[in-house]
Amino acid sequence: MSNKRTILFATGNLHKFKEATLVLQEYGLKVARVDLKGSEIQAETVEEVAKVSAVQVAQQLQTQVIVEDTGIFIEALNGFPGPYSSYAYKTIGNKGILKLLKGISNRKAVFRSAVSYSKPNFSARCFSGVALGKIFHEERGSHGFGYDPIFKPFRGGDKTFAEMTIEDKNQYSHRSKALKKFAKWYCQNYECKS
Ligand code: ITT
Repeated sequence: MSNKRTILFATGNLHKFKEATLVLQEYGLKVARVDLKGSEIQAETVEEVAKVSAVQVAQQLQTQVIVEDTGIFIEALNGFPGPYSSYAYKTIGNKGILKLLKGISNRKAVFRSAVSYSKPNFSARCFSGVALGKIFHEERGSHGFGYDPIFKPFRGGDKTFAEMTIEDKNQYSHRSKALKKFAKWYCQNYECKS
């Protein structure tokens, strides 16, 4: 396996890392994890956050990296928590989100993911993916992480992400869509499959 096919994924989140490993291996790419994400700036879009972070980490480690940032945007809450998804999860959690939506019939929500690639002295390339769905009325399932127990993608039967295996979630998720776009771009520009 050549070095070009091993990409460092800067994330503190082991679930994300597992999901990414499975997606990228389909393209002959190997991923290693580094528990580092640069300074997470507060920005309106996941793309901005991922880009700034990828450039910083690549410069710091002097190697090629990817960084991924996700937010969940709930229509009836005017996009909240969006860029504040991490903070909202730590503070009010899924139960708090369900309380905010109590009695509200519009449950539409979207997960937005941005995967950003950078290497030393290179700006960044960013790839986006979305999963459209709705916020369920209660927490369901024990797989996954974060908002997975309350999010039902429109595609994927009647299951929340937390009721799916990683392989199933990867068929529909925001992150896998962004990662696939990245992998296609990377393989066009660098040596990939043997
Ligand atoms: P990093 O180290 O990669 O930053 P993180 O868990 O902090 O990992 P994000 O900032 O991208 O990841 O995520 C913002 C919040 O959204 C956080 O609370 C996550 O648990 C949650 N989240 C991210 N991706 C998710 C997914 O696929 N399913 C459910 N929740 C997710």
